[in-house]
Amino acid sequence: GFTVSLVGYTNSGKSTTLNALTGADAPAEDKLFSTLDTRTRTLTLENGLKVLVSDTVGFIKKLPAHLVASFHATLEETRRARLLLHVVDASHPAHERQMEAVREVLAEIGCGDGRVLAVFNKMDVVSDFEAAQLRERHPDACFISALTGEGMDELRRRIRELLLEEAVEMTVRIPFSRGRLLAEVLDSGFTVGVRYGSEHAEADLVIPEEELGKILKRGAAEVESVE
Ligand SMILES: Nc1nc2c(ncn2[C@@H]2O[C@H](COP(=O)(O)OP(=O)(O)OP(=O)(O)O)[C@@H](O)[C@H]2O)c(=O)[nH]1
Ligand SMILES: [Mg+2]
Repeated sequence: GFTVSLVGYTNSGKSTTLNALTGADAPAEDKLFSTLDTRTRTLTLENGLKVLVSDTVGFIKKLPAHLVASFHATLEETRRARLLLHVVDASHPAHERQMEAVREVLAEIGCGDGRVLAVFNKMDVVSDFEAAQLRERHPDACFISALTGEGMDELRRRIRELLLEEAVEMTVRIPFSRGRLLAEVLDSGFTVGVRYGSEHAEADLVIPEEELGKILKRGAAEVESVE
């Protein structure tokens, strides 16, 4: 499915945001995602779009040298993520500098040019005046309080919007003779609906184009939309 990774300076509220985002959802240990650790959870967005959201360790300005390797290892998921949520402690006086430090680390590990959504957290302890300034300076960002839940619906809406920008909607037909392909497609997290005929299933997908390409190559057929 779609993958989203939470990144940000240490103590910015990444883990709290993960909980607030996915609180009502099943943890990732359900059968489909048994290989994933507890830092990854599923988030179901509007119309059944499923997203895997993973937490990361906090970024700091000067990482001790002996931690660099293990730190980078935990960021493998981050490198693969379709979208990064850059969580910022809006109440921290040095948050602009912290954002810069995080951007530097992202560039270092090769995530410099992916999609990043800035998420200003802890808005519950930011004054109205500062909030207005932040919104003006960062018009494309999201503003939340993971603690109170403020802004979480808007954040979910933005995540969906950004993921859908690089996805296509398509119905494919898969014959039952391709049982393995069918099972994989149904488990992929890209399937939002399915209907069964006598010899095939039709799956409604919301899927990145290159992933759709793989499925079509393996024997799924595009279904003509009947207008
Ligand atoms: N006031 C306020 N506090 C928050 C909010 N979100 C998180 N916190 C607090 O900030 C502290 C850090 O939160 P975490 O979610 O652990 O932050 P983190 O980014 O995961 O931290 P690391 O994993 O150590 O990098 C905790 O004491 C949280 O309760 C918020 O929206 N408002
Ligand atoms: Mg954390």
